[in-house]
Amino acid sequence: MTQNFSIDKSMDILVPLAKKECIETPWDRYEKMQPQCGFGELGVCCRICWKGPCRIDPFGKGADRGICGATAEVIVARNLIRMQAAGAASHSEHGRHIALAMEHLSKHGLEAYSIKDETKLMAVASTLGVETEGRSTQEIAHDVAQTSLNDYMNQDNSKGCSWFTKTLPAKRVQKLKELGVMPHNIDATISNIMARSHVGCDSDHVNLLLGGIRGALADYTGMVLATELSDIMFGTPQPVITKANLGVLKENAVNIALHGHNPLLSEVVCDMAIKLNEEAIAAGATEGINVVGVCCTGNEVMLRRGIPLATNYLSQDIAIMTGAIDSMVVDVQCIMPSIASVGACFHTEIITTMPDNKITGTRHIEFSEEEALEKATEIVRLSIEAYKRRDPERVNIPQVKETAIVGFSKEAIVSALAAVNPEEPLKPLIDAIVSGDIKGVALFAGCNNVRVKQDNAYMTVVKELLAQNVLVLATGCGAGAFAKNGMMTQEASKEFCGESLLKILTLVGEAAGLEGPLPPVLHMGSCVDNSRAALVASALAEALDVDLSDLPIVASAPELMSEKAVAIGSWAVALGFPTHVGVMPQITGAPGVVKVLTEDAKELFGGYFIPEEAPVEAANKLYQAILEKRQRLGI
Ligand code: SF4
Ligand code: WCC
Ligand code: FE2
Repeated sequence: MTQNFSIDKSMDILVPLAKKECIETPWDRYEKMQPQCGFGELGVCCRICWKGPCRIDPFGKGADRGICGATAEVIVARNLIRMQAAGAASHSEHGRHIALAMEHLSKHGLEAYSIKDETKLMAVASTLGVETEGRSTQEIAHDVAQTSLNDYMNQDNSKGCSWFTKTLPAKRVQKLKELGVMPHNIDATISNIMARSHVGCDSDHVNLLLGGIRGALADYTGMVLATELSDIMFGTPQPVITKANLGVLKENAVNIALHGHNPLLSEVVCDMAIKLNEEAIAAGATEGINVVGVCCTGNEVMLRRGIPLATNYLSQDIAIMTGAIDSMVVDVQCIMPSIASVGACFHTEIITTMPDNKITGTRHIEFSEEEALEKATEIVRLSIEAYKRRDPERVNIPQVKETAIVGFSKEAIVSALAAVNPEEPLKPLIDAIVSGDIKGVALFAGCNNVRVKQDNAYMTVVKELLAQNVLVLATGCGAGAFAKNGMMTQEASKEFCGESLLKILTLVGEAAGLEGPLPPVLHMGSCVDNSRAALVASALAEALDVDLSDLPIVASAPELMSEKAVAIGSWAVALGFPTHVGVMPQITGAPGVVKVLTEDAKELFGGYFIPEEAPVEAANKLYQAILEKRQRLGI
């Protein structure tokens, strides 16, 4: 039965159990939602003002305009760019939170935090043009934080955001500036989208879509600063071997599941879990405290600490069905409110921590950087208390887990390559791409979506591309899918990679001391860490003196659902990457919008959207896009 829903083997055990216990799963709720609204699916429903809702008849028999006169093109474009704005807002709030913490740390100190990676601080300072000569770590960190915060404050729109202009190749920045889509201020760009899409404003779909692209590039700006500042404060990921899937839960431990996004919370909880381990043992948990991750917080702590990943987006509430999660601690983004009701059926403490992200029916412990240690202590102690209430009869941990070699930051990739060529680390990769040993690079990102069998599209598309010798990077819940399903092992490289790709992965893996190939899918981190892939691409473009859009790089979001994923896909297009979406975007009721995003974008940016629901067909299209880029480059 579950086979229809998910390829994750632990779901085969837990979904029937949920049925038996009459606990709803996302798939039950999806079924109740059928049939979903056809107008909404096409994107032609407008609720922007209270004269509406208005909807356009896709068959051309009824209304062809809203009450104000808005066409399907305008309605669809407005809906889409508001999604891009929400995505950009989410990532850049995350970035602002970290930049403010770093500023605070550098000014007054913060007991729970420190500058963990000074080398990265120096590198970032030099990228941003912050003076380092003869200055203290604190002073440099302060200016790096200030420069980042200035990307939310600058009012001169001829001057692009620093993180945007200084991390992307000059050629691309110039092009985006000429097209009028360079963000000068993250907040202002988001605000501009909301304003221009108000009733009776911008009513030209092309102009609206360009505004949305600027928002997506503000999304990039917010996420690159979130990632880079996190590395400075919490360490830059390096390869680490860990496990993934629900089998990482331990029957004899206090299991704390960290879920959400921001390492400011999860890092401190991890620290306190180590400190309070004895208390858990004293409470009868012979194996102490076992911290596991869910979604992107899972990716963050997995890459930096080797903490195992329990699951990705779609199975977050079902994970509680194991009866072994004592607390699920959440902060922001992609947290299903359903965890409250599933948690209520078990002893599980669901703990929200952020003032603007509460869930009715759960416990709220407000977290702050100033009181981080106290709050994390309270959270860990509550988890131990919950463990004491756990009903051993209801514990059902699927014995499903896979080894996962993760932690491929840009720095980690460059240092692995440096083991092959210390003088010019990128050269082995460039040579392999030029010779065709590596045909191109594909970045997999995005979520899970009930409209697609969980994890299946990721696995199908990736296997096709690996067989064609495409180098694969992954982030977010897509990376979670690959980790859970065994695509981050050395054996998987041998099983799925084409001959020449395997040769390169083995060469680099062995030089880096792995005694075998790198895994076939390189886990770069959470959703904000998509910026890491952009930085690798930028380094390649600069080394070759070409624009980003010249490189044989593609992106794929086979199971996306969130506004953040829409924003990420849109900046990937704006940077020049053909980008696959495996779920039909809610834009098809506007042929003009579809044309801009799937065809005209190619002329403007070099990147364009490839909507394709069939995974094998999608892989073919991505591969063809790679070949086309190669041909243009003359390689
Ligand atoms: Fe209808 Fe126009 Fe109002 Fe949208 S903005 S609900 S199309 S009247
Ligand atoms: Ni990013 Fe998608 Fe996961 Fe949420 S955590 S579900 S946006 S991929
Ligand atoms: Fe995420």
